[in-house]
This record gives sequence, structure tokens and C-alpha cells, in this order.
Amino acid sequence: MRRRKLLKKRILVTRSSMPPMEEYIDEIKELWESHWLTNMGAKHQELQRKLIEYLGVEQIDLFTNGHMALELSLQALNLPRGSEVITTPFTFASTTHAIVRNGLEPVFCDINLDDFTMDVSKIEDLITDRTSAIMPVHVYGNVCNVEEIERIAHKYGLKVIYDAAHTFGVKYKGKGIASFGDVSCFSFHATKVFNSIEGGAACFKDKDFGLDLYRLKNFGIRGPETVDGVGANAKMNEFCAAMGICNLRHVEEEIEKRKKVVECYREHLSGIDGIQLSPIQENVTQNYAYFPVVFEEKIFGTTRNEVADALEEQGIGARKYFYPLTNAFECFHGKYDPNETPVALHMSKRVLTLPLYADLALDDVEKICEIILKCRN
Ligand code: T4K
Repeated sequence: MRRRKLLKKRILVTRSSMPPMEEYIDEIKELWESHWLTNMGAKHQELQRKLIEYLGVEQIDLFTNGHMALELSLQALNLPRGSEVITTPFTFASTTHAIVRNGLEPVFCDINLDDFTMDVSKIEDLITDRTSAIMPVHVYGNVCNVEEIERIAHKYGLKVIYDAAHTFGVKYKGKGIASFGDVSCFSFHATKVFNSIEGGAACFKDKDFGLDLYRLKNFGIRGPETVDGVGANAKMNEFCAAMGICNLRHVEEEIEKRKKVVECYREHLSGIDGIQLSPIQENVTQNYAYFPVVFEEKIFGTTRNEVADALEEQGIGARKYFYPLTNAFECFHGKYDPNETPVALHMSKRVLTLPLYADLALDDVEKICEIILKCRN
């Protein structure tokens, strides 16, 4: 009983968006009639069609999760084994692991001090004759400098694969964010702005690449009697696709509600010495995916960890996304040096992502800000 009371009071970093239960039940009724539960069924196809329209992309393929979309997209690019992929360490494990699991070598580029995305002025220095691709991350929903990345990729003949896990629905200069680069991969995980419970998608233009990618997510099968690739199994099932169809109907509403939460945070935390907020990027239609706050201890007087502890004491689960950096992970011990990406290292020690979801009450946002501001010394 006591446990339930405590849990009810906790505010976590996010909470899954869900459609009304009846709407989902209605959507999945057809699955009981058809008995078709997976393997690119009607729901899978319907969600694909709807996402192409919503995201403003040419081609899309759906996956079990965002990680498999990334990992198999990299594989489908057919980069030379052992070649180098320029990426950033300020991200979730998935980005770096997708590179390493493909037998490729991540080369870590530092990030910008303001928006946490790849510092494009450092890319060219990292290019060698072994570089085959760039894999930037639109981290927190902040858009990378896509124009400069495109220019560099074109100049050196490199592929570009965006980790767009955080940028569902984001537009840059009126264009869907996934229309940049050779491939862009979204995550539809339960914690994302748009979810299909678990799920992900790769968006691209090249139809031949799409065929290779499709085969990789389906055991390398080309036809009923032809298996000419060594593939995995990363197909989105019909229940997940049905959840995606329902959530897509409400996503605009959800983003609008998130916007109000973000505005409330900004109202209380802007202009505070020692607190850095993400910039509002020009020409970007945001999705309000995350609300990162950077605490500069020397000015704010309190460390990020102390703020996190103070929030935790009040039942508020802010998270240190993204600490540690991926180039500091134990699994890579001795292989990479996080000191070579000093800005990313600096930010990862100071950033805290505050609770953010559509139904987060503005009273709770105010309470969170009050606790944070009380930490000032
Ligand atoms: N690239 C980037 C840049 C990514 O951030 C991610 C995933 C990927 C690639 C890979 O995409 P996926 O393969 O996951 O589709 C979470 C998510 O699991 C992960 O998807 C996400 N990034 C990462 C940033 O966050 P955790 O370990 O922090 O999740 P967890 O279980 O602690 O959940 C966080 C909070 O979310 C909970 O405190 C409460 C809430 N929650 C969680 C779940 C599982 C819900 O409300 N409902 C739920 O079902 O990784």
C-alpha cells in the first residue's frame, strides 16, 4: 500500500504517450479477425504510408526498434569493413554500438557548446583515407548543421547516416528532418515523442538501398525460394504498428502540450546565472523531445549531481542523459579517450534532462524549478 502511494507521487523523466484504450482496442480488433500478427501485415503497411506523408520523406522502412534501424541501415550502406565512421560520443549507447557491431571504427568528433550537436568545424580534421561515413546525432531534437555536413560529405565522397532518434516530426526550413543525408533513423520507443511501444524507422531516397535494407530486416530473404543475403529479424509487428497508427492521430496535440511544459520551464529557468538552456534554433519546427539543463557549478554554486539528488529526494527522477559519454564506456576501456572530445566531456558532467511529457502538470514543472532554484549557493 505504502509502495503504491510513493510510486503515485513520483515524477519520472518521461511518461509514454498513449491513445485512449478503446481506440487501441478498436485498432487491434482486425488482428483477431485476420490472425495476421506480423511479417509486414496491413497495419505495418498502413503506418508506413501514413508516416511517409507525416514526415515528408520519400521512402521509409519500419523496424522492431530504433537501434535495429540504425545498425541495419549502416550495414545496408555496405561500407568497407574496418573503415572509419565519424560520430559524436554525446549520445545514447545505440549510436556507437551500431557502428562497432558493424565491424566499423567510430571516430569521435566533439560537439557544440550550445546545442550539443556535432561541431562541424572539427569534422575535416578527422577525415582520413579510411573514413567512409559520418553519423551525426540530432540530439535532444536539436538539428545538426545539415548543410555543412552535406558539403563535407560531398567533398570527400562520404555517406551520411543521421541518428534522428530524438527528432520525430522536426522540420528544418520547412523540410522533414529525415529528408537530409543518405539515411535518417528514428526511434519509436515508449519514451519518445511518438511511440509504437518499441519501434523505429529508416528514411531514405535510394530504392536499391531500400531493397537491401528490407532484406536485412527479414533474414536476407529475396523471394520464397531465394535467400541471397545474411539478414537479421527486425520486423515491426502488427500490435506495435497499430499503436503507432493510434499515436500518430494524436501526435500534434502531444507536441503542443509538450511545448507548454517547455515554455513553463523556460519562463522559470531562463536568465539564471549558472544555468544554460538549449538554444531555440532558427528555421527549426521543434518537437520538444527533451529539456536538458546545464549547471555550471562555479557560477550556480551547486553541481549537477547535487541538483539531481535534491530532485530525487522529492521523488523527481531527472536523468543524466548523456553521461557517461560513449567513448568512456567500460566496454571500450583503453580504446578511446574522452579527453579528445573536451566539450562533450564538459557537458556530460553538467547536464541534467528534466521531466518532460505531454501530461506533465504545469504545477509540477513549477515545483521542479523551485527545487532547482533552491539549490543555488
Ligand atoms: N539513438 C539515440 C540517440 C537514442 O536516444 C536511442 C534511444 C536510440 C538511438 C535507440 O532507439 P531504440 O532502439 O531504443 O528505439 C531510454 C530508452 O529506452 C531509449 O529508447 C532512449 N534512446 C534513451 C535515451 O532512453 P533508459 O534506459 O533511460 O529508459 P528507462 O527504462 O529508464 O525509461 C526512462 C523513463 O521513461 C522512465 O523513468 C519512465 C518512462 N517510461 C519508460 C518505459 C520503458 C515510460 O513511461 N514507459 C515505458 O514503457 O533508455
